[in-house]
Amino acid sequence: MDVVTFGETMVLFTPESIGPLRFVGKFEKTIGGAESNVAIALSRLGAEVGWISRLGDDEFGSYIRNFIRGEGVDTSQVKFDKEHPTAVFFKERQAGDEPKVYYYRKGSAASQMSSNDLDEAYIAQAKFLHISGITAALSPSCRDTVFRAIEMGRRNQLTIVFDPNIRLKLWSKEEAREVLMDIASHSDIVLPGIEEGKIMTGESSPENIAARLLKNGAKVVVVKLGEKGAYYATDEQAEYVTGFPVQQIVDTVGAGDGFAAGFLSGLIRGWSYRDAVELGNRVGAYALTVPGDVEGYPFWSQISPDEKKEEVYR
Ligand code: KDG
Repeated sequence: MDVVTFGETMVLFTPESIGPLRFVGKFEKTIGGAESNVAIALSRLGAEVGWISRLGDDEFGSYIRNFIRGEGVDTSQVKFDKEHPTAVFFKERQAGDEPKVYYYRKGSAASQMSSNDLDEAYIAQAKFLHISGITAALSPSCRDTVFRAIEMGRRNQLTIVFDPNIRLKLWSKEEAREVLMDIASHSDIVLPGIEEGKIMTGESSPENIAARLLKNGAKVVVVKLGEKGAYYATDEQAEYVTGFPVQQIVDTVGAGDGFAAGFLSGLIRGWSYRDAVELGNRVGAYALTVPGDVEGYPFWSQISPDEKKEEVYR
């Protein structure tokens, strides 16, 4: 297996019309969850990925598991919880602006995750462990699970990849900063967006954010800069990599996860950091073209049409 990740996935309801939800009559039902977004995007790019989670033992839980499994992601570690439901969230579309997000996830099945949900032998098969800060914000047991997973990853020589994914509807900036810097200090690769980097380090430029996170323990830092692309830094090299142009941005949610998947896919293929960042920018850009989280993620055949079919459809 190339990558293992874990976290909460919810049913996402996207309104057909723009405006306050109280006036919306019709919604489209899809799924959304930062970690499963990464898993799905990676699978489409040809990687072997496993996603660990808890879902409610309900219709939405089955829907999410079946969808993710249908994308070729290994869901053998997913548990169904009879006591706690699958979470849902709604987007509210606003004219000319980012959508608002409303979560209904308190007390969800995934928020009950604990280190009992982690099978070390399963994690040990992977090369990369992908962690997102969202999981740490869900509950004390989820936070503990993040740290236990990192310990297991480290014991088994996995590369720990951390996307802070700050969601201020889940916790305060102060709490987020402390916990995320702690997780970052145990991670090899840290992938903050520029605003997240500012919150975590108190610095404002990509160079200073990366320098602080390298000093904090990371080996590679990539600061995502939206349409401007990304800045990556290690102790030896640092560079800006320009963004992939997008004609019309429909919705930015899911772009950071697309970036993580593209970047990881590049690393799995043994590419340089620069080329991996470029692929991250490209996969992130695809996500901008659709209203949902995952529909836009490209298949490897769209990225590299010349490669043999067998490599694309394993
Ligand atoms: O990165 C996209 C996620 O934010 C979205 O899918 C929902 O996982 C989600 C969350 O917790 O916000």
